[in-house]
Amino acid sequence: MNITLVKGDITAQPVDAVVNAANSSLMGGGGVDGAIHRRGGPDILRACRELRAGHYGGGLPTGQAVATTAGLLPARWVIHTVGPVHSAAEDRSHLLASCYRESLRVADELEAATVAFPAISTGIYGWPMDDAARIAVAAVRAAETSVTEVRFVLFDSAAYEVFEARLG
Ligand code: AR6
Repeated sequence: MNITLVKGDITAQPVDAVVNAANSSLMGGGGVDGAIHRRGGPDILRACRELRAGHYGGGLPTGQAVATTAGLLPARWVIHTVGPVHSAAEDRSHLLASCYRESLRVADELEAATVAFPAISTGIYGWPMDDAARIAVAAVRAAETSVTEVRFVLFDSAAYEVFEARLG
Protein backbone atom coordinates (compact mmCIF):
# COMPACT_ATOMS: atom_id res chain seq x y z
CA MET A 1 0.00 0.00 0.00
CA ASN A 2 1.18 3.51 -0.88
CA ILE A 3 0.59 6.29 1.61
CA THR A 4 0.47 9.67 -0.09
CA LEU A 5 0.00 13.23 1.17
CA VAL A 6 -1.93 16.04 -0.49
CA LYS A 7 -2.48 19.57 0.74
CA GLY A 8 -5.97 20.59 -0.29
CA ASP A 9 -9.68 19.95 -0.18
CA ILE A 10 -10.88 16.40 0.33
CA THR A 11 -14.03 17.06 -1.73
CA ALA A 12 -11.87 17.54 -4.85
CA GLN A 13 -10.11 14.16 -4.67
CA PRO A 14 -10.73 11.75 -7.58
CA VAL A 15 -10.48 8.56 -5.55
CA ASP A 16 -12.72 5.53 -5.08
CA ALA A 17 -13.72 6.50 -1.55
CA VAL A 18 -13.52 9.71 0.46
CA VAL A 19 -13.72 9.41 4.25
CA ASN A 20 -15.96 11.86 6.08
CA ALA A 21 -15.20 13.05 9.62
CA ALA A 22 -18.87 12.80 10.55
CA ASN A 23 -20.80 12.81 13.81
CA SER A 24 -22.95 9.97 15.03
CA SER A 25 -26.20 11.56 13.80
CA LEU A 26 -24.99 11.24 10.17
CA MET A 27 -27.06 14.35 9.49
CA GLY A 28 -24.17 16.63 8.54
CA GLY A 29 -22.25 19.35 10.35
CA GLY A 30 -19.33 21.73 9.86
CA GLY A 31 -15.75 21.17 8.68
CA VAL A 32 -15.16 18.22 6.33
CA ASP A 33 -18.70 16.97 6.92
CA GLY A 34 -20.22 20.28 5.82
CA ALA A 35 -17.98 20.48 2.76
CA ILE A 36 -18.80 16.90 1.67
CA HIS A 37 -22.56 17.42 1.94
CA ARG A 38 -22.37 20.84 0.27
CA ARG A 39 -20.36 19.68 -2.73
CA GLY A 40 -21.77 16.16 -2.91
CA GLY A 41 -25.38 17.32 -3.03
CA PRO A 42 -28.56 15.94 -1.45
CA ASP A 43 -28.10 12.28 -2.44
CA ILE A 44 -25.59 11.81 0.39
CA LEU A 45 -27.98 13.11 3.06
CA ARG A 46 -30.77 11.02 1.57
CA ALA A 47 -28.60 7.90 1.89
CA CYS A 48 -27.66 8.86 5.45
CA ARG A 49 -31.34 9.23 6.35
CA GLU A 50 -31.95 5.72 5.04
CA LEU A 51 -29.16 4.40 7.25
CA ARG A 52 -30.74 6.15 10.25
CA ALA A 53 -34.12 4.66 9.35
CA GLY A 54 -32.55 1.19 9.17
CA HIS A 55 -29.58 -0.43 10.88
CA TYR A 56 -28.25 2.82 12.38
CA GLY A 57 -31.36 4.03 14.17
CA GLY A 58 -29.28 4.90 17.23
CA GLY A 59 -26.67 6.68 15.13
CA LEU A 60 -23.19 5.56 14.05
CA PRO A 61 -21.06 4.76 17.11
CA THR A 62 -17.69 6.47 17.57
CA GLY A 63 -14.90 4.52 15.85
CA GLN A 64 -17.19 2.79 13.36
CA ALA A 65 -17.66 3.45 9.62
CA VAL A 66 -20.38 3.11 7.01
CA ALA A 67 -20.55 3.93 3.29
CA THR A 68 -22.96 5.88 1.12
CA THR A 69 -22.97 7.21 -2.42
CA ALA A 70 -20.61 10.13 -3.05
CA GLY A 71 -23.31 12.02 -4.95
CA LEU A 72 -21.73 14.71 -7.12
CA LEU A 73 -18.21 14.33 -5.68
CA PRO A 74 -15.49 12.98 -8.01
CA ALA A 75 -15.44 9.77 -5.93
CA ARG A 76 -17.63 6.69 -5.92
CA TRP A 77 -18.36 6.43 -2.22
CA VAL A 78 -18.24 8.44 0.98
CA ILE A 79 -17.22 6.39 4.01
CA HIS A 80 -18.61 8.13 7.09
CA THR A 81 -16.75 7.59 10.34
CA VAL A 82 -17.13 9.21 13.74
CA GLY A 83 -13.94 10.32 15.44
CA PRO A 84 -13.70 10.69 19.20
CA VAL A 85 -13.80 14.14 20.80
CA HIS A 86 -10.33 14.69 22.25
CA SER A 87 -10.15 14.35 26.03
CA ALA A 88 -7.28 15.27 28.31
CA ALA A 89 -8.80 13.08 31.03
CA GLU A 90 -9.25 9.85 29.09
CA ASP A 91 -7.15 8.12 26.42
CA ARG A 92 -9.42 7.69 23.41
CA SER A 93 -6.68 6.97 20.89
CA HIS A 94 -7.99 3.41 20.29
CA LEU A 95 -11.22 4.98 19.00
CA LEU A 96 -9.33 7.26 16.62
CA ALA A 97 -7.27 4.29 15.35
CA SER A 98 -10.52 2.37 14.94
CA CYS A 99 -11.86 5.06 12.57
CA TYR A 100 -8.98 4.40 10.16
CA ARG A 101 -9.13 0.62 10.54
CA GLU A 102 -12.91 0.41 10.15
CA SER A 103 -12.93 2.80 7.18
CA LEU A 104 -10.39 0.60 5.42
CA ARG A 105 -12.46 -2.48 6.26
CA VAL A 106 -15.50 -0.84 4.63
CA ALA A 107 -13.30 0.17 1.66
CA ASP A 108 -12.32 -3.48 1.25
CA GLU A 109 -15.99 -4.51 1.25
CA LEU A 110 -16.61 -1.96 -1.53
CA GLU A 111 -13.46 -3.13 -3.36
CA ALA A 112 -12.23 0.46 -3.28
CA ALA A 113 -8.55 0.69 -4.24
CA THR A 114 -7.91 4.37 -3.47
CA VAL A 115 -9.10 6.04 -0.28
CA ALA A 116 -8.70 9.66 0.86
CA PHE A 117 -8.74 10.50 4.59
CA PRO A 118 -8.93 13.88 6.31
CA ALA A 119 -7.18 14.33 9.65
CA ILE A 120 -10.09 12.91 11.64
CA SER A 121 -10.93 14.61 14.98
CA THR A 122 -8.37 17.43 14.51
CA GLY A 123 -10.91 20.20 13.88
CA ILE A 124 -14.10 20.63 15.85
CA TYR A 125 -13.25 17.53 17.94
CA GLY A 126 -10.05 19.17 19.18
CA TRP A 127 -7.38 16.48 18.74
CA PRO A 128 -3.79 17.86 18.63
CA MET A 129 -2.50 17.42 15.07
CA ASP A 130 0.79 15.73 15.92
CA ASP A 131 -0.82 13.07 18.12
CA ALA A 132 -3.62 12.53 15.59
CA ALA A 133 -1.07 12.11 12.78
CA ARG A 134 0.90 9.56 14.83
CA ILE A 135 -2.24 7.52 15.47
CA ALA A 136 -3.47 7.82 11.86
CA VAL A 137 -0.19 6.73 10.29
CA ALA A 138 0.27 3.83 12.71
CA ALA A 139 -3.30 2.60 12.19
CA VAL A 140 -3.07 2.74 8.40
CA ARG A 141 0.33 1.04 8.36
CA ALA A 142 -0.95 -1.75 10.61
CA ALA A 143 -4.17 -2.34 8.64
CA GLU A 144 -4.58 -5.54 6.69
CA THR A 145 -6.30 -4.22 3.58
CA SER A 146 -6.45 -4.56 -0.20
CA VAL A 147 -6.50 -0.77 -0.59
CA THR A 148 -3.54 0.23 -2.77
CA GLU A 149 -3.41 3.97 -2.00
CA VAL A 150 -4.25 5.77 1.22
CA ARG A 151 -4.16 9.50 0.63
CA PHE A 152 -4.09 11.84 3.61
CA VAL A 153 -5.63 15.15 2.53
CA LEU A 154 -4.53 17.98 4.79
CA PHE A 155 -6.24 21.32 4.67
CA ASP A 156 -3.26 23.56 5.42
CA SER A 157 0.53 23.60 5.30
CA ALA A 158 0.95 23.15 9.04
CA ALA A 159 -1.07 19.92 9.04
CA TYR A 160 0.70 18.74 5.89
CA GLU A 161 4.10 19.24 7.50
CA VAL A 162 3.07 17.35 10.63
CA PHE A 163 1.96 14.34 8.57
CA GLU A 164 5.06 14.58 6.39
CA ALA A 165 7.27 14.41 9.47
CA ARG A 166 5.33 11.40 10.82
CA LEU A 167 5.68 9.53 7.54
CA GLY A 168 9.37 10.29 7.10
N1 AR6 B 1 -10.75 19.04 3.17
C1 AR6 B 1 -9.77 18.52 3.97
N2 AR6 B 1 -9.64 18.80 5.27
C2 AR6 B 1 -10.53 19.65 5.81
C3 AR6 B 1 -11.59 20.24 5.06
C4 AR6 B 1 -11.68 19.90 3.68
N3 AR6 B 1 -12.63 20.41 2.87
N4 AR6 B 1 -12.32 21.03 5.89
C5 AR6 B 1 -11.74 20.95 7.11
N5 AR6 B 1 -10.65 20.14 7.06
P1 AR6 B 1 -13.41 18.60 11.24
P2 AR6 B 1 -13.60 16.61 13.40
C6 AR6 B 1 -9.75 19.72 8.14
O1 AR6 B 1 -13.83 19.68 12.17
O2 AR6 B 1 -12.59 17.33 14.21
C7 AR6 B 1 -18.39 18.26 12.04
O3 AR6 B 1 -19.33 19.20 12.45
C8 AR6 B 1 -9.74 20.52 9.41
O4 AR6 B 1 -8.84 21.63 9.27
O5 AR6 B 1 -14.02 18.55 9.88
O6 AR6 B 1 -13.50 15.11 13.28
C9 AR6 B 1 -18.95 16.84 12.15
O7 AR6 B 1 -20.33 16.79 11.84
C10 AR6 B 1 -9.26 19.52 10.44
O8 AR6 B 1 -7.83 19.42 10.44
O9 AR6 B 1 -13.70 17.13 11.88
C11 AR6 B 1 -18.68 16.52 13.59
O10 AR6 B 1 -19.67 17.08 14.43
C12 AR6 B 1 -9.80 18.19 9.91
O11 AR6 B 1 -10.20 18.43 8.56
C13 AR6 B 1 -17.36 17.21 13.87
O12 AR6 B 1 -17.30 18.29 12.92
C14 AR6 B 1 -10.99 17.63 10.67
O13 AR6 B 1 -11.83 18.68 11.12
C15 AR6 B 1 -16.18 16.31 13.61
O14 AR6 B 1 -15.02 16.99 14.02
